Amino acid sequence: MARIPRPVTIQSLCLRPPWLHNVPFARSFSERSSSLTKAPVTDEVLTELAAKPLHPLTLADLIKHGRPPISSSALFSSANFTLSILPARLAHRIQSLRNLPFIVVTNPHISKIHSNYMHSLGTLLPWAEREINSLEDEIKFTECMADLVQTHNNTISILARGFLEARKYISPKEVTRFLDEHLRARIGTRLIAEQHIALHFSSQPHHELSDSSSSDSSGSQHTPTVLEHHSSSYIGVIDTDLRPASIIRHCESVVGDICEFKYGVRPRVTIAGEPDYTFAHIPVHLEYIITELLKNAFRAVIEKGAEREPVEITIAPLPEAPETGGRDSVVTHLDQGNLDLASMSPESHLHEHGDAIRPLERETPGVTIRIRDRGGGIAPENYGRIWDYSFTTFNESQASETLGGRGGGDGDDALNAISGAGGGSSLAGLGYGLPLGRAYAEYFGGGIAVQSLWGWGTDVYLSLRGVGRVD
Ligand code: ADP
Ligand code: K
Ligand code: MG
Repeated sequence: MARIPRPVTIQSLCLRPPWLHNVPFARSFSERSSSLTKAPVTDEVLTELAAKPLHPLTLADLIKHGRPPISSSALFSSANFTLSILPARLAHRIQSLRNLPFIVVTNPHISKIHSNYMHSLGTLLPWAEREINSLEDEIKFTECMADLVQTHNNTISILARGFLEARKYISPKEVTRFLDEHLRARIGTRLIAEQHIALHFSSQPHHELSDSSSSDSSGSQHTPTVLEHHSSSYIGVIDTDLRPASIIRHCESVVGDICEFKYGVRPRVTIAGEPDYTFAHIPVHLEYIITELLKNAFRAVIEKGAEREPVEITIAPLPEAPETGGRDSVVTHLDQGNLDLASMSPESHLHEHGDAIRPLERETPGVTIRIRDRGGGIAPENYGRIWDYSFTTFNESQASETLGGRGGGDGDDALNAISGAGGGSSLAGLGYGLPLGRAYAEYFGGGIAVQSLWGWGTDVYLSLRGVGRVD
């Protein structure tokens, strides 16, 4: 009897990922055109740079060149400091991308990120053996930093799309492990580059870049708006007089617009505690975190039909007493009785993921912001997965059905969320909000804890440490 050929299954068709059919591997690694001088990134250079230990960044490093008035020599030392640490950081990212399963690296979106890093490292190498000590060089170097920030601006939506397409070839836990390290490193790299750009522009007189393509300093998919013009309280990108209540109101209006546009309702926020509290932090980081937490809260109340119940936010500063100002205070500030705080232990997480900024010796203690919604809480079976990148329960057609809004689209919620990611016009769907929000919070030793009262609502505790005091 003749052997029956094995049936063609979906699995066997999928062995070869679809992108290999239409995107030549070489093209996706092709060089970007750029006016910047570039040097080739050879494997030898990469290995050498990646073997260097990463410079442990301190807040003092970020602040020390930035106290106004900024002299030319402060600007040069900021540039040289930046130059001394970025190439090794980029090389580590490239190595880590190359260590992903090969079939994942060949995805055009993932390989786009790889080629972005190769491009940026290429633009830094010509500076490697030099000392920046003229304004002319400093301007060119700042252009290089602006290009770096610009090049990596859409990383999150590109990676999200890549890992979504490659999900058959890599497990959610592996993706989360990679992204946790990669996106945390990206926060630091952007911060260093943006800090130099910000110092450049706050130095007197202004040294114009020849190219108007300066940075979108958002560090995320969000464009900073009203919050970035109080230059007097700024040291580079750090606002020493940041008022969380102002950020909350701003984010309430942005996320409210999305709700109104998509679902025809606009949930409200009430602010209790100490609305006038200010501390030193990075506005775009706080803006990113609050936006994501409000999206979650607003979505929950809308889907439950409870959008008339305001989202209650309480701003609770940490006590100033010296003995409570240590690293543990952010966690002990909360009543640990019934909270699962394992997910927000800064120490354990920082050790695990390495890249985080060390606090200054003296610092403002910080604040805990509780966001309480009546949106029904989180189902127990989902509770363990909410911190996984790409885990979401969002279903756009269901969400819009609840309210007869205009969601829906082409039916692929994740892809819709990605297309919305650039303009922030989607309420949920990528599944990156909580894990990335936590990465931003932990960068300065804070954290996020989620407590769900299933059937009723959710409390989210966002704890932030002040990032330093200006004396
Ligand atoms: P996304 O919002 O894109 O789904 P997130 O990481 O922000 O991704 O959240 C992951 C999941 O956690 C959500 O899909 C939702 O199921 C759950 N979740 C988060 N915050 C809340 C909340 N306030 N109320 C109810 N569920 C929530
Ligand atoms: K998630
Ligand atoms: Mg979310």
